[in-house]
Amino acid sequence: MILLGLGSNMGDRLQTLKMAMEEMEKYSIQILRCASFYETPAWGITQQNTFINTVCSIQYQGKPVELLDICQEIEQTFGRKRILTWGPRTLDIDILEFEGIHLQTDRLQIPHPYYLKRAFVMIPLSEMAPDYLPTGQNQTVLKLAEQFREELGSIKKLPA
Ligand code: PH2
Ligand code: MG
Ligand code: MG
Repeated sequence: MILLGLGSNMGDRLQTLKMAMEEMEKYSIQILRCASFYETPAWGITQQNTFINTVCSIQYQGKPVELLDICQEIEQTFGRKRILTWGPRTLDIDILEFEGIHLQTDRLQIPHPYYLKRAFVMIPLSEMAPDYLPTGQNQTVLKLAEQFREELGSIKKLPA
């Protein structure tokens, strides 16, 4: 399974995410499944607009770095400026998992080093793939997401 996490907290957040998904298809990325969209409080730098987040599983035949190049190109297309780590962004596309591989380079770490600790990823993921075993884990996403029970109150699933 290849998993992407998507987020936006600037501009028309929902529209940006939907257009980014359409854009992916132009780069021979096939979207297999997506979670609902969720409105989530900003994590890290908390004094910024709320995010809209989702996760998708995709099919992609190339290498992980090639997928990263595509994700960054799509971020650029939607006006992403890299100013602040964890700061406001029109579009963020993160590779969370890539077919069970482990990769540690300056540009790319797979699995994404923090995703299991982020409610804004794990809550959408527990909707889309509750039975998935994250790489190197012996518990399902559903089980791992139990730790975010308290965050559930502040995370709002948007109507489909
Ligand atoms: N992304 C960040 C920092 N903080 N907070 C939420 N709720 N959602 C995000 O996608 C997010 C964040 C850095 O990529
Ligand atoms: Mg990113
Ligand atoms: Mg991110």
